[in-house]
Amino acid sequence: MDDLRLAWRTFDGDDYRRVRQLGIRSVVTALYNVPCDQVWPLDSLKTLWNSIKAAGCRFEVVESLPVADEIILGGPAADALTKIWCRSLANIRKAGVRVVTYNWMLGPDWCRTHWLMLPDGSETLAFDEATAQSDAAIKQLPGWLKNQDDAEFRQRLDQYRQVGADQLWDGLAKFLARVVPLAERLEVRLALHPDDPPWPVFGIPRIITDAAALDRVLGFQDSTANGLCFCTGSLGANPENDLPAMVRRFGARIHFAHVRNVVRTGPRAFYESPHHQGDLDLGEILAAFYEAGFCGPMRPDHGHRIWDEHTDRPGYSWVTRAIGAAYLRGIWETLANDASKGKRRAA
Ligand code: DNO
Repeated sequence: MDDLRLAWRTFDGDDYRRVRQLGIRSVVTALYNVPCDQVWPLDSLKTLWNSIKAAGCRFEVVESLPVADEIILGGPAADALTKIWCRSLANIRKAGVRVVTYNWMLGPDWCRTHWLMLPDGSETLAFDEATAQSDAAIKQLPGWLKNQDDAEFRQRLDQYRQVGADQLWDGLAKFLARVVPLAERLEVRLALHPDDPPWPVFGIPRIITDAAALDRVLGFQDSTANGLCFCTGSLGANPENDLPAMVRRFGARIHFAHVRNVVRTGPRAFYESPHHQGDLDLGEILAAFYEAGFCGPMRPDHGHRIWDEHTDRPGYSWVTRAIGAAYLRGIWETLANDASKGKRRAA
């Protein structure tokens, strides 16, 4: 049976034995506390690797190596900060990791506007445009923005609202011209995560939102090293995105997959639903991955909150992500079984 390389994201303090106990060996993690103007220390990466290895797992993917806003904007500090990013990339490779995720979201990374209680009493992350447009709501946002509601952050948001999408594209083209040749030499695969959600938030432009955008990114540097992290939940929030078609089209350049489901509740509004239930047909999407010969790491992305599980990181519940992992594994095994039956019949 063809193996699915299931992966699991961890955060500082997580117990890697719990990952191994799920039957998962590929760990996705990062040095979460190194600021963008500092190089990721090789010894810290090696220590991290060793603690993952001690549990019988491997450090398979870095998610993420953050790109400073100044690089995204192509500003005066971009050059020096890109050098630092490259030195971190080299250390990551020296430590033995070959897939590196990053994103091109200016200002806040992914974000949601509120927690939503589902009829069964479980809770999930949700986004709606109207809430995102009210500045007052920012301080209540779950997730990454929670601790960033200060005057400096607000001022940055104001500046970023003046930025045009073209500037972000120019910054990305320059960045890839610098980092892709290095990634090739290092034999590292870069995996750009799409914008989440895939439309402007707080008036800040978002560009990595659809098939045309992914095509443009890959065209900047026609190299395997210049690849994608295909996130079904991010791209799938926009009903215009045909995910199976995108997987078929970009398959060879997808180096990492995040799989989750969403229910779209209106224009630019959705909530994160259980993996097995939502507007996305994960069976069809995984079939596209399977047919494309995908053999990279794939992780169950966000889960909702059941059984009152306490999670420090919104979206990263262990219970529902574990259910998601089992679901993905089941679909994949069915695809592999069907394929081998088909082959036997043809023989
Ligand atoms: C959300 C994640 C993102 C992702 C980065 C990748 O849970 O998928 O935060 O790690 O955007 O750079």
